[in-house]
Amino acid sequence: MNFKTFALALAATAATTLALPAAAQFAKPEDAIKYRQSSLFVMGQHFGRIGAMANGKVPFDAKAAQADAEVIAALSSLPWTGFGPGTDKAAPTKARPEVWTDQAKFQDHAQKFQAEAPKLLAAAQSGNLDQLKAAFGSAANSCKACHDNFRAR
Ligand code: ASC
Repeated sequence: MNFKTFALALAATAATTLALPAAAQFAKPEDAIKYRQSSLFVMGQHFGRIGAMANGKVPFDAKAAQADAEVIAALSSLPWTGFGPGTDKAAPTKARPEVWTDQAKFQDHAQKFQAEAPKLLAAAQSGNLDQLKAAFGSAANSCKACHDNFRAR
């Protein structure tokens, strides 16, 4: 293969890769389901730890809260690629069919949560418990709104 052929092949590969639907990032639908459940589970763990502080169940530890919020901010964009086409029932899932039949609304909920995550991080970085409580409440509402609409009970 000469350089020009190689460059063309490389460009074609890059274009194809970029154009691939999110589901194609996973070897199989089960992987996409595991991926979204794992990232949501990890966020849930750290969100719960912040919640325990926000609700006075454990003493406020500003450094711990910041570390928790960093994890959430880093992971907040991840789960959504795991909800691609064909990932509605390849493994046990609480995701309701509406995730796929009402994509616009689902993506809107996902966006709202992703907008909350950096605000939660900023509040945690402030070291101010009242700010953290407010940001936690707002973020929790975005979790709940999506769960109420798109997660099976
Ligand atoms: C959590 C958690 C959620 C949300 C949600 C908010 O701590 O794991 O899924 O808060 O319960 O209503």
